[in-house]
Amino acid sequence: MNHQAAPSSDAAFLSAFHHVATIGATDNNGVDRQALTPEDKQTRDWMRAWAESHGFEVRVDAIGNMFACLQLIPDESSTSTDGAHAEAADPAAPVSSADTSAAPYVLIGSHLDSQPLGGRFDGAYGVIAALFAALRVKEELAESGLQPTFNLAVVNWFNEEGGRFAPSIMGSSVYAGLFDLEEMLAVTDLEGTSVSEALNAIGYAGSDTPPEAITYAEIHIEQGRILEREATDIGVVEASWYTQKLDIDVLGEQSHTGATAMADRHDALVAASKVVLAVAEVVDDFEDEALVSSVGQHVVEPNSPIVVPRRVHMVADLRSSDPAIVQAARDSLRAQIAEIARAHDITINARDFDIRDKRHFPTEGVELAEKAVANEGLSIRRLETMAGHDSVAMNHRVPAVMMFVPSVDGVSHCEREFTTDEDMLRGVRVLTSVAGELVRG
Ligand code: HGY
Ligand code: MN
Ligand code: MN
Ligand code: MN
Repeated sequence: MNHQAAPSSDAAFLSAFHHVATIGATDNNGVDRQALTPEDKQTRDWMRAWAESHGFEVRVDAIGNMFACLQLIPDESSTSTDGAHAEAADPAAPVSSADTSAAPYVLIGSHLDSQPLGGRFDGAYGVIAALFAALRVKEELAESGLQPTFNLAVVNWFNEEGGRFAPSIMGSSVYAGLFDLEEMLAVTDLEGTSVSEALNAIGYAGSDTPPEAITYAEIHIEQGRILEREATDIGVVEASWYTQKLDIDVLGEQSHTGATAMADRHDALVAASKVVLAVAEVVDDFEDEALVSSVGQHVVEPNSPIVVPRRVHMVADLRSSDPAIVQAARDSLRAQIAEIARAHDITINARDFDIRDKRHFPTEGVELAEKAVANEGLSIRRLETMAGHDSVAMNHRVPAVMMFVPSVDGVSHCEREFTTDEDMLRGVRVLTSVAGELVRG
């Protein structure tokens, strides 16, 4: 008897997910698969092999996004998009160089890259769920004989996390026309390696034309504790928060920690420490949890025990559901930073970057998710996403649907991140239902 699980079965999904979780695994149940590292290459190689063995055509575009394409509609009977299904794309987002030879594609997916010492579920769950949902949609079409209106592709977006190459949500933002391709290829990591060099180093500097998207759907872990607290199976995103980063360079003067008189020191790290506290404490100027802020990246130069630091480079992350709150906090921080620089007689440069507007998701997509969840006999609630996702970029380009499954303890971007197999499988079923609806148009 063939004990091999059916290709698109729950058992096959769990086997695939838990295999990928071993790639770049850390000692404490996490993963470390930053963009374009050897570990990222290994997951990309896995996705290519799995997809090709299941009948997908794999394409890699110029920024390293990977697309596993199912051409459900033979070219001659392609449907020209009269735009009936796609809301007008965001005029601000120029057309991506997508392939318009075939019928447009419903894109479903997420990202395989992780944060350093990150979790096994963030992103990877959404890509593997999408691979299996695509297989199930193909099987359902074959069984039902229903004609699809659009093709279907699964995407692994390049560098959603932005831990190595900033800004985050990079590959999907290039695809959506929000970021310039050449500019992003030139971005370097802290060692000075560029995206372009790193893509070539792992053999994923693509030149394929990406499929043209008509809609986008993504499933992801919530990374917060709302669904768990309310014992709800699925979340559907109504809006993404307003977010921005502050790139801060604190420039003091390098000197000897022993021989230099205190009065003569221009210690970048002392001033930087006051900036870190200001970023943490600015939230107190607003209602509880209305603003979230932290400094995540903090690099001291030259970082030697008996040298007064000459420079600290840091990045602050500010987020709120209300754009005015982030802007007020940013202005307050700029004033405090100027005061700290004056008091310490040093220079501090602060640059706004990676600003993402608050954006609502189309109601049709929210209602489509609610219908799919009801059909599965599951519970659902609407919510806003504080975390950034590739759907936030794609929502500028095509109508996007973003859904969540519960996170245990609401933790993420850490090795303790966890979602149960049952919750993951529910998400695959819902994504399959949503993708099937979108493909039928
Ligand atoms: O920005 C974010 O929240 C995502 O994790 N990259
Ligand atoms: Mn993610
Ligand atoms: Mn993340
Ligand atoms: Mn900088």
